[in-house]
Amino acid sequence: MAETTAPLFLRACRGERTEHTPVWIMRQAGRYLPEYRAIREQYDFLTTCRVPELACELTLQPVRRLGVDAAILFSDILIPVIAMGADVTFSPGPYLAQPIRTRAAVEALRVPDPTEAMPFVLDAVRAIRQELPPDVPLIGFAGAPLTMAAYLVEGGGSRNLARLKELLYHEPETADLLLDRCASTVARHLSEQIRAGAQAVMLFDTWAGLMSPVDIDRFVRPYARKVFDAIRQELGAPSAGVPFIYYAGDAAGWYDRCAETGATVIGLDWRSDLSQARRAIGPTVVLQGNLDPAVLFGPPSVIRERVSAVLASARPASDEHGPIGHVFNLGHGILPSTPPDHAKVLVDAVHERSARSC
Ligand code: 1CP
Repeated sequence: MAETTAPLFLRACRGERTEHTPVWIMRQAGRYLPEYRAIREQYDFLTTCRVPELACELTLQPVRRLGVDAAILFSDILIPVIAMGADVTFSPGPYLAQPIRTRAAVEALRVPDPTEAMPFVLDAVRAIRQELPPDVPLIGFAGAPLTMAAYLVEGGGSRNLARLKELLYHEPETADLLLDRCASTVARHLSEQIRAGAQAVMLFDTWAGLMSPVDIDRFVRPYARKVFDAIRQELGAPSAGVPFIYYAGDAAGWYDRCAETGATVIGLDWRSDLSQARRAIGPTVVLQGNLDPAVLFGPPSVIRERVSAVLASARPASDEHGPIGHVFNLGHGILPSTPPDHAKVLVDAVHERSARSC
């Protein structure tokens, strides 16, 4: 497909100037939507991930209701963790009855072949591509190695990653083996998602912001980089036009290191200004974000005002006719009690307020 006729989201991710800024919403399929809750009344969460028709329907729900510029596969970052051999339940967050904390437990984890261990994800990707309008690309995703390791070692969410850090500092070789297996698993998983039809891929490093800069350099950045390098090596030229999005929570202290993962788009949370991030990261990568998800609890007038502020912070000061290098998103997932109408106000406001001549 010629670059100029590619969907708007993909053109913006490649750094081209587009007729308006594309917008999608992290966790756009979820509990804030009544149509999502209706399906979850009939099926448990893992079933919705494992039945391609259900994953397809849930992926499409926010596209229909909101008119977002990209869809994200309905799945979870714990699906590959289960395929590695861990026993995970959801209520609603993930829980491992037997966390992975010893060398023997790490050695027992597999690096699964996704076509055998997670074929339902690839079937869902193919089904979604059939159903999506051609101008709405599908984003595939996975958890970044550090964030996967956090769930494996902590056994669930954690406020301080104490157990994971204990392993990193006491047994760095075991930690390296664990992070390496996570990186290989995720690289294979994302490569197969791209082969099945995903047009962009995103690595969620939700917990990386709890690490110090020294440990970002030692345990976070090299393994995220390894994932992107391995996908490029596995797929070769066909991966060239595929945006690689890296999202890190609380990354204000290490923006420059985010860029060193080899990502072409960097997703940021709301704790800092996009212009500040741009100065640290440089002009070549595209930024994604970063409205505070709680702004959607405000009235429509405030939502529109704050949308304008994020758009203004993303605009390059120097060249008003140049590329914008911005994909609009929230700074983290949409919150379950968000009024769905307010999500629609957000999407419409981004489209209206970023409209420009090309
Ligand atoms: O539209 C979408 O984005 C839906 C697909 C999706 C994605 C991209 C889901 C479905 N989960 C995720 C990513 C994900 N999962 C992340 C990274 C993004 C982030 O930081 O929010 C993380 C950390 C998880 C782990 C997870 N799974 C949590 C998070 C919090 C915790 O307690 O550690 C939760 C609540 C889940 C379950 C889950 N995953 C997805 C949904 C819709 C749900 C809720 C299930 C339900 O109650 O109905």
